[in-house]
Amino acid sequence: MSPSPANAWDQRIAATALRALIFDVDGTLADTEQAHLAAFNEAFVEAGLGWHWDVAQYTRLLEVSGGKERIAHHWALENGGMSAIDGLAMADTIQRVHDLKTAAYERQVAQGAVQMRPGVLALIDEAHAAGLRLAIATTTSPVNISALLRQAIGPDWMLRFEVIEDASTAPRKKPHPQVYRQTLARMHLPATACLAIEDSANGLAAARAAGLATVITPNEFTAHHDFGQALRVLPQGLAGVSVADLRRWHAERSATAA
Ligand code: XBP
Ligand code: MG
Repeated sequence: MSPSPANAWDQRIAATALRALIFDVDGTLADTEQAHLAAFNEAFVEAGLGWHWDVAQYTRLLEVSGGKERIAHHWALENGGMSAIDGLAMADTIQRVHDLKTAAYERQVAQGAVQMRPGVLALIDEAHAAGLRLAIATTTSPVNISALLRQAIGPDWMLRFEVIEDASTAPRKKPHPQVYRQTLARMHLPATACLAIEDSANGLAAARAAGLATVITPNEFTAHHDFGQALRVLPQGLAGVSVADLRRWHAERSATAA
């Protein structure tokens, strides 16, 4: 027997009411890319590679998600796609350089080089208090997430996030939707009951491909990206944005999607 109109409506409301926020990390929770850039350059010196990325070059390289993928992409550009060493040796070298980079990034975060973006911590606290479920869907590594959030929130930072999907669990990097699909699956939630918060075109594409309405907070490295598919673009970031705002924008989207 089909559900009564009232039950069907209740089910529809339940399926579309905002129940969770899924946060990207780099460029969204914090302005991390300057520190990532400095860490890459430090690793290149340590590895004797003789490379140095400036801000303009790094802004272009950020179109490739994932630090190892970015090094491989640059390597290919440097060598016209050719490589003097075989694939295995290349993969080993990239892994070694990326490990040096991750250690350098961790040091920088520990020295206070990375700040959370304005409004992020307040929104996380308000959303948590309002009973919204929180998750992280990022391209970066567990080490980098922990270094950042341990510094910004404290040793119990993980209690704020029900699900964390990252490079160790989702090797297919954004714009592939794997990291968002796995987050939704582990939360047992439909995409319609969630909002993604991102900073880049790759992130937006990944979230949209997973069916997620997405709020964009651009930054100095991504302001020129195409955010045409976003629910909202917030040039000022999340400063002053409340849970009520997010609920309203999400409901507007649900109403138009009906
Ligand atoms: C953005 C990325 C990451 C970082 C560097 O991640 O593409 O690769 O630039 O971190 P997010 P790694 O999805 O959080 O925006 O070197 O650890 O990859
Ligand atoms: Mg990002």
